[in-house]
Amino acid sequence: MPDPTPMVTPMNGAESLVQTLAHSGVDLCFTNPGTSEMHFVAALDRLPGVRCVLGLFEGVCTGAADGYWRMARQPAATLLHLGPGLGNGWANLHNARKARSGILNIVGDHALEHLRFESPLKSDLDGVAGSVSHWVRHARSAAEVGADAAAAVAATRDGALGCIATLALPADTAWGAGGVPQRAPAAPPAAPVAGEAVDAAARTLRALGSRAVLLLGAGGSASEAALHAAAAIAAATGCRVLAEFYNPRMPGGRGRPRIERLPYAGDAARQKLSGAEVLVLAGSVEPIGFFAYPGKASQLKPEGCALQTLATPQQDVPAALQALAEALQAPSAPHADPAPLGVPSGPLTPESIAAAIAAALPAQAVVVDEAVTTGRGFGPAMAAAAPHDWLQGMGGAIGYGLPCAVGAALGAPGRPVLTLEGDGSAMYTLQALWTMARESLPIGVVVFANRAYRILQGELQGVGARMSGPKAAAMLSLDHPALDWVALAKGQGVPGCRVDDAAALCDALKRGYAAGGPFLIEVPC
Ligand SMILES: Cc1ncc(C[n+]2csc(CCOP(=O)(O)OP(=O)(O)O)c2C)c(N)n1
Repeated sequence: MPDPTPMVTPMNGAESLVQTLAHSGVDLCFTNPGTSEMHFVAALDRLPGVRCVLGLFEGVCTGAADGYWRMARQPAATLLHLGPGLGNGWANLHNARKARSGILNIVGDHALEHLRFESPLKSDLDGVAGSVSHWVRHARSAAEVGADAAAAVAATRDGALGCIATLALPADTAWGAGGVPQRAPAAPPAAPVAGEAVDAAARTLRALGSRAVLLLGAGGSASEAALHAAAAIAAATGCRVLAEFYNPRMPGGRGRPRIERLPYAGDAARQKLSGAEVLVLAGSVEPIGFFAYPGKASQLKPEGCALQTLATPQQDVPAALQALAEALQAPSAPHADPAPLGVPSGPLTPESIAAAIAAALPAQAVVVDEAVTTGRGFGPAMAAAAPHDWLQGMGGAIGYGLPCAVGAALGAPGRPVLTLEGDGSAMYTLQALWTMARESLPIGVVVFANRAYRILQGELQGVGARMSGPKAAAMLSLDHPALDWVALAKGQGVPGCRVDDAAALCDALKRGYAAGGPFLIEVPC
């Protein structure tokens, strides 16, 4: 990697941190700073090599770092303000951890001398950091900050997976003299899968055919080549191929094999897996229901169904699938795309909305899915759309979508991004719209304004709670007052419109993509 700048000395700890990031390939920082981070802010300003993007809530910064990793496969840094700032970013760090995204949090802290006292912003920073990070360290002196930062960058990877690394930066280690920039070692390649695991999987799939399920996860559902290999394996052995119900990134659209995902609903997932005697895990883990329901099992696989690991998520899953296809002498599977899409018309229904979104989608778009109930049936229409990548929320904490879109746009420059949002979910981190406008990011936001937490209306029944009356109904409805999404977008610098039928949705999407910046469309449904 060419050096962004020559190393310059003498420098303070904050400057050595910036140079270490820049020299280690971490060239983007999602920031929401405070007083304790001012020397780091000054160093970011003084030294080249790290682009700074401001988020107006820490959940925007952490969610954006997740989206960035998913597209760029490089960690971004976040700059957060002590325990409260990190805590505000926690939910999207949790989502990123489940997505196995690599993120480097730099969390300002009080100077070591000041930490002895009970000041207002003092908190259990370790408690917050430790509960969501794979790696936590406190810088202890300006001279060590560079080495700490290099170790933190290295800690953002575990084989093929990303990890959450959190470096607490006491203010005096930032302003102190004697900083020494370092460079993180290059990331080691993901571990290959042993030949025995490939041979064993080949024997199982050959013997069991449709009584085996090849379950894709992590890298298994993330690369087009892996999906083609999986389809070829299915064609050669008769096994079923499924992907986990949530995937950090999955190629879809024309020219790509359509791999079905396990359904979200437990009963439907159990039904889908019925008859399976073995699940062959390709980067996936045992499927477990999202929630517990009275009288229902947590495990989704049929009783007695075995688990056999082809590749763990840390390993090189695409290579393992390729090796398995070769071991089975599986020729590439015949592929037929669905019929091309016409321009949809008529009222807004889940089907016509899906058709409009699919018909308007530009090639190589990145779609961020936080559509919750409205998006459940989008799969078949999207198979006929232009080739794209599909990103899903991984940790079940809503509010990931808009920030993730910011990071995805920065991690995949030149590619348009479309975010599909439930109105309830979008409200958690709507400040991301402001960052989209400030950075002129090519992001389309479609908000499904059903004015309800609709999924929870179903869950109320699903868990066996009795639907009692107006208090419960009011906790699940967003209609009083009604949210005006066009105004919320406009107030943050994002142009928006409301559409009333499928043709208008398709048209508004096409116009938005052509304009090249952020736009929002409110879809009543
Ligand atoms: C951080 C967090 N808080 C609360 C929830 C519970 N929850 C799950 S879905 C949901 C509502 C989603 O509403 P919306 O985005 O409008 O989608 P809809 O169900 O209406 O399709 C809520 C509150 C959650 N998953 N995560």
